Amino acid sequence: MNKSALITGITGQDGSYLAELLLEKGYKVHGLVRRSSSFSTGRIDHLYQDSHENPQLLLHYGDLTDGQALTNLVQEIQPDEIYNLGAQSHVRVSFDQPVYTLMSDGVGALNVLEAARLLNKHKQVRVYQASSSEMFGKVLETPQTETTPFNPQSPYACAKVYAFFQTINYRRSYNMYSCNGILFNHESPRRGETFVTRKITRAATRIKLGAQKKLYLGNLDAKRDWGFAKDYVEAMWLMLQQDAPEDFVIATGATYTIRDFLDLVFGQLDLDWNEYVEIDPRYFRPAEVDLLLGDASKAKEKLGWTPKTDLQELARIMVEHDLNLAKRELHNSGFQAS
Ligand code: NDP
Ligand code: GDR
Repeated sequence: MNKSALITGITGQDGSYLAELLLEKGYKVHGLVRRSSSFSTGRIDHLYQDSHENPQLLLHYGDLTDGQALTNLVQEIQPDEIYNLGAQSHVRVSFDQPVYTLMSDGVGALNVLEAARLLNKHKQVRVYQASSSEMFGKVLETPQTETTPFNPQSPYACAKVYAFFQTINYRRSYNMYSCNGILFNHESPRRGETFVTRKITRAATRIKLGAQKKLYLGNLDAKRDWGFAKDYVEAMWLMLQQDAPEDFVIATGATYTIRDFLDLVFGQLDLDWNEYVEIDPRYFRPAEVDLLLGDASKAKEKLGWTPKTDLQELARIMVEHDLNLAKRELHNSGFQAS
């Protein structure tokens, strides 16, 4: 019998790559999708077939904040694995919406664990929680490992710390297979356009084609350990295939500033970013995470996982994608104008 999985956050960057991976492995994949007035399934449309023809991917309406509906859904589909990737995932936005961020990222994770605990009474289910390097916050140790203390610096990070410890609490209290992936920043052509890497590749490629003049950014000195999302979803799957549940840091082990990323991206397009980038204090955060650098030795040793894509290659993949996208946009707007 092939396994089945429920992915919350399937319409997001990671959810779409994970759905691809699990479908390739022969899983039946169920995705939780929020109802909205416009379609949100752009990242997974290429995977979706007519649900009347023996589909391997099925979508269900739901919301992490609606625990009862989540429990009903988990009882109905009886998944072998649950990947809780759904979240209000934007750190800057979490300062504007702290309570909603706690409800979706903290209480939402608890709702997933409760639904899994009830199912677990008669069927074993394994739970992956999307924890974050953001939990290290104002870092107390570099590089950060599974034993580095958390020191969160945003409502988002505080909510993720809550979810992290509940995941461990359910493991200890109910003997559940629930584990945390502490993932450092990971990017791709499917990254949301308000996160800094994608904001930069979208703008730089549009500037290259003359479709945009300026790029407004915030703090350029923060350092991040950036990997490729497609590599990272493999680690999520591996974490649920072990004999016993454990928590793992997933990172590249290299850190760069936003300036370094600007150099890489604009450099690949033969442009000098200093001519185009302006600082807008609106993008500063009330509290900033200055430096993230992960040590993924445990994942290498126990999961056999290592990152395959360095930052130069990641920037190349994103620039190539966004240059094509910008060309298509220009082409289409040309057609509309004529
Ligand atoms: P995205 O922002 O791309 O995707 C978030 C997903 O969560 C979307 O599908 C979104 O749906 C869904 N969602 C948001 N709120 C709710 C809710 N209340 N109920 C149900 N679904 C909801 O995030 P990523 O794919 O980048 O990240 C995946 C997870 O990993 C997140 O939990 C994030 O916090 C965490 N993480 C991400 C890292 C990264 O660098 N990308 C690093 C470490 C952790 P919709 O499409 O409707 O908005
Ligand atoms: P982060 O990612 O906060 O690390 O959270 P983001 O790309 O938003 O910011 C990275 C760094 O860039 C600086 N920055 C800007 N950021 C944004 N978004 N927009 C700007 O204009 C800008 N200018 C400078 C930020 O100040 C910050 O220092 C991401 C999310 O995916 C989380 O969900 C995840 O948990 C963490 O990564 C690990």
